[in-house]
Amino acid sequence: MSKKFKRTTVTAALPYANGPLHIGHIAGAYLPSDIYVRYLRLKGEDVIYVCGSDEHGVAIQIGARKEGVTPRAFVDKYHELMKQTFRSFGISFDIYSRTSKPIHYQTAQDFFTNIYRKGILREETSEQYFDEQEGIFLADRYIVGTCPVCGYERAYGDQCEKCGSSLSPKQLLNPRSAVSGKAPVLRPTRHWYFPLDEFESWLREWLLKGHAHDWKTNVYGQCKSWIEQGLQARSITRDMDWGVPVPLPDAEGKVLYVWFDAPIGYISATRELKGDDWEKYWKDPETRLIHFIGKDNIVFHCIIFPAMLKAEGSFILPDNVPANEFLNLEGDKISTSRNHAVWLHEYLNDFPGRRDELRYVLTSIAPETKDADFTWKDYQQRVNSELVGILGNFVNRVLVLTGKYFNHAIPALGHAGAISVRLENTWQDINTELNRSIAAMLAALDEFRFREAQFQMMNIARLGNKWLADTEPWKRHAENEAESAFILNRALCITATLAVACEPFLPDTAAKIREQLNAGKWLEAKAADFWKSGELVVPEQGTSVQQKPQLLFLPVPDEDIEKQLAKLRKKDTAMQQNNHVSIKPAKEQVTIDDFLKLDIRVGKVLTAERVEKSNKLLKLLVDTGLDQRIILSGIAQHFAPEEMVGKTVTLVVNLAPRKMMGIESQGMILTAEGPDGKLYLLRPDGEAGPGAMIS
Ligand code: B3M
Ligand code: ZN
Repeated sequence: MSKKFKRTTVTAALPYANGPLHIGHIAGAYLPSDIYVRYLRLKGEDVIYVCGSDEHGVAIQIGARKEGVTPRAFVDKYHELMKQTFRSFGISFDIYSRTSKPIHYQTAQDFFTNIYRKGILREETSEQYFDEQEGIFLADRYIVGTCPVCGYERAYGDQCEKCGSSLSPKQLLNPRSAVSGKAPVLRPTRHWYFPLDEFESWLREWLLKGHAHDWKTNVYGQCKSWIEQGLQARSITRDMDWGVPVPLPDAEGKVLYVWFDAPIGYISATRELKGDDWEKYWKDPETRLIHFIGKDNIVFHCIIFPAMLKAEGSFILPDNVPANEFLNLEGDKISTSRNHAVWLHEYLNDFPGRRDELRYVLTSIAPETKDADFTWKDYQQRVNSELVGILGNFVNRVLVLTGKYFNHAIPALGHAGAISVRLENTWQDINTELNRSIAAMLAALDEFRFREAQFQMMNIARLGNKWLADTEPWKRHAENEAESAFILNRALCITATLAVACEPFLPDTAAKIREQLNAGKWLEAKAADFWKSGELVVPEQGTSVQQKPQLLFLPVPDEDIEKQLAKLRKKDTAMQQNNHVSIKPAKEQVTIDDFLKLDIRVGKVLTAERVEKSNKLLKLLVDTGLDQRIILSGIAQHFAPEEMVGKTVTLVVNLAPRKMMGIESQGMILTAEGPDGKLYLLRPDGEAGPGAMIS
């Protein structure tokens, strides 16, 4: 693959500057891209690695509003935090830029202008939802409502996060403003549309035919079903005052849609990084463009952005988009709003000097083909039994034995005659296995299978341990020094190979092993051969290794894990309490007198049946203690009629009668909605017969 290309442009999704980074972000886009880029750099390839903060869009505006600050102040704060966290964690971007920079405004506006001038965009006036109380148009996440596909009640105007459907505001049932909670009205407004529909046949050719075999199946599958559903023109502008202004006369108050400007952010960041030299990273057909993202960004990177690039005409298209699925935490979805997350800056604080441990675990469980689950117990287990037990243990044993038997100097291999055939054969077997693992590791890295690649890297250490266990130099040394020299020379060869091989995955550990080997120039020269052709790294005989090698990893004690688990539990409870005080009531204030006007009582259902032609209503005959009356209740999707008979319920008995489906209802049954959307009956939790008043 690399022969065809001269250079590679690697992008990692621009995270919204609206909150700190958590392990889900890292596992999704940043760790895999960092591993890949480090690998390419080690191979000596020309690669740039760009990222930055995504600072526009409704997510930012809503966040700023919640914190009571301007969008500018809001993104300034989170951009700095994220930039700092990425740096502290060692993600090796060549640049971490931001989309509120002038160079980005310029780049995004030029891009828009180019496709506008080509006559590609359509201008249209249409009715859009408007919040009269706030005086704003409600696009994307500013509007919430019930998903027409799955019935989830808090779907956004651009997407349902429950079922993943991509939506437009008008598809939402029961739409409400996310800002005021009010039902919106429709108002006409003028916007520019990108005619995605006109790119359908091209997308079928380029993506469905062209990338059927080299893109991951989860990525390809999502794109295919999106294209099959039919593509529509998409509005690429919004009525907002925060964003990149639409560069046209009489476009006052209009900005570019965040998903139009954000991917162009990759280009702006490259311009900032490379100055006049930027174009070859985006326009030379011998450049390979790779986007690392999470699965919720697939459609934008695989369909919409490529269509934009194609429309503009002078850019290359992504060669691959190795998107990951989601990472869960302790069996539950990671959630910023519920604070159910492991925040990266907190991890770095709580586990100083343990960056590689987190990298290791996140890559071991990477959600490459399906969602994965991070648990603290599993973290501890992997660190203790794999990093400490396999890798750290091997390297330490080799260095200690070299110290003990050869005064810390790398022993000579010895001439063939001095070594028994059996020992030679044992090495041949190990060597074959080593070569197999290295080849598998390199192949996996080329194919974005980092989980497998890291497993194969660890296999080098496993084989190292096997080599020592099979040959037992500590038993042999006294009687046959030549053989123990041979064994340790080979063991040091495995150690040096590990120092090189683990670098993309565990950069800090790679540096430590080199230091312990006192590896100078000899290692650098051989490292290049390793990355090019997979050759074992043969150490230079006679050079000394460190006399007091530190352990590479220390076991994670139970207390540390307990602390993290307790912290998560505390977060969950704190959040619940917080929610309690911060949720604004959905309805206006009432006085106690207003409330006392309601006559709410316990009742008992005597009979129940479905209402003809309605899939929502049940017709109930209820004993209210005062009388028996007919009540219609919208619970038919949650309760079968026979389930209701004999049930205690609570009901408002002095509600004005109301006719539905030709039947008069004389009251209302009270229900509560669970998080899953299911309705539950409100009932007294002790003996209270029909007629008991509720106050
Ligand atoms: N900021 C969405 C996200 O953070 C968006 C990615 C932009 S990539 C150009 O998931
Ligand atoms: Zn849905």
